[in-house]
Amino acid sequence: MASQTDYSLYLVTDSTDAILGSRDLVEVVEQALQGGVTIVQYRDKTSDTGALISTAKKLYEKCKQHDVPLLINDRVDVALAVGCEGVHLGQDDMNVVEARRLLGDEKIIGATVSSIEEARIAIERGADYLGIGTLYATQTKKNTKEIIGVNGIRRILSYLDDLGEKSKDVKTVCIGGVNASNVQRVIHQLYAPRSPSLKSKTIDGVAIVSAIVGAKDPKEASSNLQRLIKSTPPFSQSSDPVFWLEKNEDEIFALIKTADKATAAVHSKSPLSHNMTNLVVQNFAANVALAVGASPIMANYGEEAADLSRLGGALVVNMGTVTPEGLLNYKKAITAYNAAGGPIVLDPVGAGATSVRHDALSQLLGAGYFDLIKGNEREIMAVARASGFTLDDSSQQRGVDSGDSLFSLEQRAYFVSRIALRERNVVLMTGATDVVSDGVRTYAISNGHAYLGKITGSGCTLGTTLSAYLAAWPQDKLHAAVAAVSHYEIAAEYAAKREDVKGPGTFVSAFIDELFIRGGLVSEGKESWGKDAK
Ligand code: 3NM
Ligand code: MG
Repeated sequence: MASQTDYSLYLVTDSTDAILGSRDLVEVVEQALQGGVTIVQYRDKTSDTGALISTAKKLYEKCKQHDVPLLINDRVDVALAVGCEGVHLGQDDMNVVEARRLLGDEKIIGATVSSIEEARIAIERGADYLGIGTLYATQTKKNTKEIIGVNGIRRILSYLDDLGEKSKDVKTVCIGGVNASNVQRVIHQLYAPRSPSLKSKTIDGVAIVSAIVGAKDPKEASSNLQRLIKSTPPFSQSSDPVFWLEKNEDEIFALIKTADKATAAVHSKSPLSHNMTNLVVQNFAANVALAVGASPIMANYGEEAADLSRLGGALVVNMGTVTPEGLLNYKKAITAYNAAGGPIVLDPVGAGATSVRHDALSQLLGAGYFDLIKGNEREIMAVARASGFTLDDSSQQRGVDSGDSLFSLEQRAYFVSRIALRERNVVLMTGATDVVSDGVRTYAISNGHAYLGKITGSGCTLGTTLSAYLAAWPQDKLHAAVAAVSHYEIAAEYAAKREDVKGPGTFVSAFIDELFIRGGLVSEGKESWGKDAK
């Protein structure tokens, strides 16, 4: 029974005013069943036993009509009274062994887990499936123990992988903050294999409360979620990475033409570049944003992000001077932009340099989806480690400046494309040669000038430039990134060549000028990024 159950769209009910309101729960569940939920858990923390049993019986009738299993949260006695398919047990509820004794082998018993240790115990005790959470912060359940994000869920899934046979039949769903705006990302980020040779365990479903029970039209909400779960999202890639480091002339030509168009789009749209950035580069980043044709706002207060996320721009999260308060603000903004569908650039400045930054990076990676992650070699390697890759390089990062490369170009391309494939996003590793990939297409770009390494904030303001391009050229994030890097680095070359540039100081002002001038010429069609591209 349990192993054939379809967990893909798992409805958890709620009877509170905040979510159900004055509607009838049985009606709402009937609509959700019509919309296509595949399993229902009746979760009611307040009603008396008599009322619980009476509602559960009505729900069971509805579920049977749709051939969908019904589970009861916490209350084994209610499940027995109704005769439904099973129970779901939280960490504070009856333990799985005792419930199994009462319910027998045929019933489904699920357990909530939020750590490897809890997963180990639940499996040992014979749980049929695990409800893994809390994925994202949610208004529905405020006493959740820990927000573990996609990475926390991956860690538990890979633990199940390591168990092999013992966990073969154990199914998994994730819970917490799943809705129509993130369901495809969640599934596909969790689906990405850990390595090309490993067939990893993936989640079998998403468990949802408010996005269905609290929806105006639960039937429409469920069928929309069902459609999203079944369809392939635009960012999904099935093939293995192909290295396009050496391309033929036609490909390069097409890429440059697209980059030129993206620059024109930045100029015509003048998108908002919302920077939550460090103390050192606020002013420089705002000037760079203006020079490339964007509209900067430097707003570090998370509460503002919901409004700003609706203006068609992009967010930069730069953790260069991270603080506990800053981290909370970043998380609020990430949630807001993810919900609005606006692109986010993550710049994990100095990640790996200290344990505080390492922890901050893990928390941010767990907090939501980043359309683009950029950093130098050490920072990207820290991202790789934080998202669960085991790398041979265990060297501690010394500072926020990038030292000499530890890896060959091929190795860098491998890491970048692997992270991008797994995160379903674009990853840019900067260096003398930049490597950028969306997991399938990988490009190397060798523009720029040594002066960029002699001024502060050149990496951070590239993040700002990237945000403008992602906002203005949403049709292809990788092309947007290539265009942004071209604009930024070719402008640096022009600036360094100026006669009046004597060193880093004069370079800064010439660079801002050239960002402005070259971007203007390209967007008017008078120049192309190809002209000077090496
Ligand atoms: N359990 P929504 S989170 C019931 O983490 C429940 O174990 C959780 O609600 C856990 O889909 C949660 O509205 C509520 O975010 C999920
Ligand atoms: Mg419980």
